[in-house]
Amino acid sequence: MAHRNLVILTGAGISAESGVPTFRADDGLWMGHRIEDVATPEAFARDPVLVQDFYNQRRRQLPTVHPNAAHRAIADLAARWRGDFLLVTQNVDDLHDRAHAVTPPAHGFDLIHMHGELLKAHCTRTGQVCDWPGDLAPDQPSPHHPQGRLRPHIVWFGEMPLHMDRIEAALAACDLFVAIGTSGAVWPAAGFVQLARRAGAHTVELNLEPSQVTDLFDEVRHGPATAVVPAFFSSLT
Ligand code: BJW
Repeated sequence: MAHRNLVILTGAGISAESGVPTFRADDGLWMGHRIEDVATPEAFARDPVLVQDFYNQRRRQLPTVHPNAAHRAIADLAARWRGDFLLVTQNVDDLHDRAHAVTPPAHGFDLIHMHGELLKAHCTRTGQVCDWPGDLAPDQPSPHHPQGRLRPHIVWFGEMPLHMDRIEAALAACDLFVAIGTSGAVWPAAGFVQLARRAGAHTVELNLEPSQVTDLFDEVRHGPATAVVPAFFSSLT
């Protein structure tokens, strides 16, 4: 199989074996809350203490977790890939970033965090983004605007995911699309497989169990990411 233009989509399942909980498992991230009920701008306006505290806890957890064999397998592939390679992650952790820092990617690689990044914040007035490795107060003043506040740089329900133009352009030009560790419950990411199919790409799902859109893939391999991802990518050049 010779492929040139690759798009990989990852979700919470790729970080599960690093110790980052997924969203829709029984022991999912919001512990008693449905993510759809709390990860919204309205929830932040209603209860900024709860929402900032949730993201503060997750930000504090980041130094205690590390990239696993699946993150490393993608980084190794990116280092030897000879075509365009876009890695789109829905995850807000920095585990892909750290894996790629160890094994620098070849020319033609890009990484997009389409749902934002835990280690960044943005101004509620100007939208300007800044690095933010520590806690955010419920009414954290913004350095960018006198009336602005800083909020987590996270895409909540009802907000537009980031860099959609670049993602859609890459999907329209890809000949291999691989989705890893994502339930297919959240849009527009769940629709990427259809965009890739429209481009004529071979589509592959690597997941612990069938996703909600599993029937749309040409090839599915089920199992833990640390096993199925290195095994699948070892066969690609
Ligand atoms: C393993 C594993 C292991 C476990 N190995 N695998 C009605 C119909 C259609 C759409 C809508 C609708 N009503 C509203 C919408 C739109 C809405 C939406 O999708 N809602 C659904 C609830 C229906 N979407 C939005 O609002 C988005 N914006 C939008 O649509 O803008 C308009 C637009 C229009 C046109 C073009 C483009 C845009 C924004 C979505 C924002 C999502 N935000 C969150 C929170 C992020 C911050 C945070 O981290 O707190 O993002 S929600 C949450 O879900 C998070 C994730 O990135 C996202 C996806 O979850 P993911 O990664 O798939 O995790 P899980 O837990 O669901 O699944 C894990 C999988 O891993 C499972 O399958 C396991 O089996 C597997 N697994 N262990 C391998 N070891």
